[in-house]
This record gives sequence, C-alpha cells and structure tokens, in this order.
Amino acid sequence: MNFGFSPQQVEPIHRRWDIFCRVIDNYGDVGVCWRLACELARRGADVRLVTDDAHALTWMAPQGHPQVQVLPWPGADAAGSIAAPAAVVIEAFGCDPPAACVNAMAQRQPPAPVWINLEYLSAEAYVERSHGLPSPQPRGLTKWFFYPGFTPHTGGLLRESDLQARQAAFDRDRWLREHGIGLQPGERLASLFCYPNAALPAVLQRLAAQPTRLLLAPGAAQRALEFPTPGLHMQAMPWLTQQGFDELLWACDLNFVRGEDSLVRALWADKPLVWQAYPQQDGAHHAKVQALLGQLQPDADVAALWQWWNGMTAPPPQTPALPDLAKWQRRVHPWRQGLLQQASLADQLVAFVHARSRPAAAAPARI
Ligand code: TRH
Repeated sequence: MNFGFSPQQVEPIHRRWDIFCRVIDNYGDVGVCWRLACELARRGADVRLVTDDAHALTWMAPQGHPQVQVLPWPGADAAGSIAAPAAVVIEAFGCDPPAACVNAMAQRQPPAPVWINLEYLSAEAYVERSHGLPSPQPRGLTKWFFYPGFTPHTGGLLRESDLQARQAAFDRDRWLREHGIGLQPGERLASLFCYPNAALPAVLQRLAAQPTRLLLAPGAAQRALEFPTPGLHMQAMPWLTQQGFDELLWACDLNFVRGEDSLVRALWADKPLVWQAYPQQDGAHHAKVQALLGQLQPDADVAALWQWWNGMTAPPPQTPALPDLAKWQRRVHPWRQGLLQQASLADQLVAFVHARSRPAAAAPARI
C-alpha cells in the first residue's frame, strides 16, 4: 500500500541544523526535540541537539541516530563545542540560546543562520495569528516564530513519513504477548499517562464499569495502584521508547494522555482519547483544553469527561460508565484523517527555512 508522503529534503546550504532545548519539567520538551531532530535527519540534515538535560533520551531513544548529535548546554562564557553555528538554528519553546552562540550566529557570514523559535502546540486562535511572524533581534538577526497546530495556517504536527506503514504492520497480538499482557475475552485495554489528578479514583470506577485492563505509564499514573477497583486489572509499565509508546497507544482501545507530544501520538493512534493539559497555576491550561475540544468537536459526554479530567468542572452527575468507545472513535477518526492530509511539521519547517533564505523573504509570510 502506498501511504503517499515523501519527506521534503533539506537544501545543501541548510544541511546543518542546531536545536536548542532547555528542559523545564517532564519529558515533552526533549521528546519533541528528539522527534524533530530525527525527522530533519530523515530529510538529509545533520543535527546537533543541544540540551541541558538529555537523561530522558536514555529510555526514549536508546538507539540514538547517526545524524543526530546530542550535546550538553554550553557554559555561559563560551559557545564551547558549538562555536560554529549551523545554517538553521531552532530555539525550542523560547529557551534562549546562550549569548555566545547568538554572537556567533551574528558573525556567521554569509548568510546569517535562519533562526526559528519553535513554540508549544496549541489549538488556540493566537497560533494562526502568530505563526510565521518575524521578530527583529539585535545585530541584524531575525527570529521567526513557528507554531505547530491543527489547521492549515499553522506549522502542522510532527508526523513521521513512515507512520502509517508502521501502523499497518503492527501486530497487536504479538505486542500483547511480548509485554506479558494476557487479555481475557471481552476485556478492553486502556492506557493511562497523566499528571497528579484528583479525578483519578472516580475515573477508575468508570473504567471498571466494563472489564478493563489498564496499563499505567511510570509516574503519577501509577498512583492508580493505590485505589484497587474491582473489575479493573491494572498493570504498571516501564518507560518505553518513543516507538514503543506509540505501539502501546495503538494496542489500546482507549488512551488517557498528557502534554503535547503524547496528545499528537494518541491522535495518530486513531483511538478514543482523553487529554490532560499540563496544569498551570493560573488555569491557562483550561483555554487549551477548550480550544482543542473546539477542533475535535466530540459528543457532549466526551467533552464533559475531558473537562472534568482537567479540573474544569465537577464530575458529571452519576454517570456510571465511560462514553461509548465506538461512537467516540467515529469522532476521532475523521479528525485524524483530515490532519494526515496536511504537510507534517518537519516538511513545513524545511519549506519555511527555504523560503526565509531567499532574498525577498523579509516580509512576514504564510506558508
Ligand atoms: O512529559 P510531559 O508531561 O511533557 C510536558 C509537556 O511537554 C508540556 O507542554 C510541558 O510544558 C511540560 O512537560 C513541562 O508530556 P508529553 O509532552 O507527552 O511528553 C512525554 C514524552 O515522553 C513524549 O515524547 C512521549 C514520551 N514517552 C515515551 O517515550 N515512553 C513512555 O513510556 C512514555 C509514557 C512517554
């Protein structure tokens, strides 16, 4: 079967890319940067991923990648091992590359690197407004804002060009055997990757309304083990590689995920999903959840569950079970199919860089 996407190759003058990533918390920052680095390498780039915390890569990507070099964050006074900047510099999530690196970028002649600030994924309206805008910097440099997103006027979503082929070749029975998961007849399989969540015990009750085996990702999800729930068979999972985590999502009938990267992976998995946004003190994550619901347009019972799971509302009154999974799946599927038609984030990024390198590239432009 032809799944129809051939990655856009980088131009020879853009062979070298630097990605700067400071890890604030958790795993999404370096997880996104690693996926992006590999996708750029797939398009012919040599990538240096410069990060202040690479430890999660030991379980996410123990295999590494021959065209991706992981480097430590340089000291304050010198660019260190990254003295010569690449043709393209990605600053992930406004992390501020060290001043010495920015100075080296300003001195790189000709031309100065294309400098891009890759922002967090959101379905909020400001994303379309801000995507692709330039921000003039000292010393003649320009920083361009690149926003991932779910609509044509955004930078799109990270998606490997072989994703659908991998999914088509996935053998669920074999995966279950390899992970020691012996499903009983009629038992459904769900996964849980979440932040600490007061709604957890009540959601476990609802999951248990039908025989369910729940796979618990490391971290807060494994607190579920403190709430034994009849009808619910819980199994703690180790950290999986990113590809292994994808497979877990494909194997399940329902996925609870958290953070931006797992959201995208659960979307590609084409299964019913519940998303928990990274909780922020000021409640800013509520707008993110609401905007995403606006894109997905789920049935009211699914929307109510998402809102409750994100602390936006009280539990829906006396609903003993979860929404119907088959109906839920019929909402997710067309959304995913539509998103598959859009150019992937890496392809859009490569095209964006090409366009920014041409002489007439000074004006803000949509791609
Ligand atoms: O780890 P996260 O909670 O990261 C979050 C978000 O990125 C958020 O935006 C950010 O502000 C906050 O951290 C500080 O969730 P996320 O984004 O899903 O990242 C998890 C990564 O871990 C993702 O790349 C998938 C990967 N993963 C595995 O590779 N194996 C696993 O077993 C699991 C559970 C996850």
